[in-house]
Amino acid sequence: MKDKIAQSFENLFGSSPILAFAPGRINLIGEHTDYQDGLVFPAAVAQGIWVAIQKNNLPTCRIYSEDYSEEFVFDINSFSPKKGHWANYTMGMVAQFQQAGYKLEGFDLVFGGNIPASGLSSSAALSVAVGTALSALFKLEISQKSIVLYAQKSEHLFAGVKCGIMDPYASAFGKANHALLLDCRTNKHIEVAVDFMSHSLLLVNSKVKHNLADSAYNKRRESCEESVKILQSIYPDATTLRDIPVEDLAKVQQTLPNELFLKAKHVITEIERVNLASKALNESDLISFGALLKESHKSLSKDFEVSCVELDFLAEKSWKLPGVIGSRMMGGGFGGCTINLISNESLETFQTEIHTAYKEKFGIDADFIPVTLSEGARILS
Ligand code: GAF
Repeated sequence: MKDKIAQSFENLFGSSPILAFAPGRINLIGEHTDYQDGLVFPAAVAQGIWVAIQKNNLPTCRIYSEDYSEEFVFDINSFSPKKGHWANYTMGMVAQFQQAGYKLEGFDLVFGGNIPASGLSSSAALSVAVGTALSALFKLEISQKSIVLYAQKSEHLFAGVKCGIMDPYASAFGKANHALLLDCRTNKHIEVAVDFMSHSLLLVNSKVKHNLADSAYNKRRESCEESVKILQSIYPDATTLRDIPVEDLAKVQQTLPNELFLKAKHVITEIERVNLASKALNESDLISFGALLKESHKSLSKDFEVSCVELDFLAEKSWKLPGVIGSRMMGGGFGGCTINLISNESLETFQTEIHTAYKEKFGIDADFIPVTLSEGARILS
């Protein structure tokens, strides 16, 4: 893919470009907790987005998407988001750099990737790859952390999704064979060495993406914020659901209307599950780790209501299959992938069983995506 992007750049724009790469991410556990200052447990994967970039001595930026086979041009000093357009992720990053006071000049950029499914955060990978490329092109002294924060802000302002920090963070800071135990309050992480012994992570791509996923995501975030406002009557110092102790759930239930309580309950218990899951992994206790994945799914589905019939079917079917340690929906929800931890000797049967059952129920050929925990964003020589 790297050579293809470099070649495509040379064909379109000529001069030899700088090349950057940023990976997609998985999340072991800790869903919809990042925007409530919670804990998450993601990792970068080997698949990602490549960006080729070079200055063009023009007042415009010419950007080309390899996947869409399409060019888009914008004036470096005057541009705005275009609803639903792939160019928003580049323009959004340029806007963030400018906002921070960096003077940028016109550039040419080509990007493309090999992220095989939705739910692996290709948008964060693209933003981080563009940020990494811009920083190298203009020789800016800019930290990885800043690139992560710009990517998050860019997604808010140019894509309209009020996401948390997890996805760009994992893309920027990923480490081979490690997951990142990230505290979204301090924006600091611990690298946790992951050894699944004779087991592997396998994603199942449901191949569905339900409409309104972005607006439902923003709504979930709003309901958490609404809960916090109400809970401030008994926890005056609380700023997010992270501040509510899991032992106090009964008190929380008495204070919140049921709809809000169920959403808050998910976030509060999910943060605790991340704690427990990281401990279980440290102790090589895969059985407890798997049980927490199942609890996470149930909570996301029943209480937080971000699953869908297809993801529920895949998770529920997986729980019953031999050799499956854990299975749950992954990411924002309403489609995308499940993440599964499976004993190596059961991998083949698992795929056959899931493929057949899913095809029979929904008429869709599910895809299976093996993932390995990999390095984060970088400039390629
Ligand atoms: C999406 C968001 F971008 C993340 O910030 C996170 O909230 C995730 O959904 C759910 O855990 O990927």
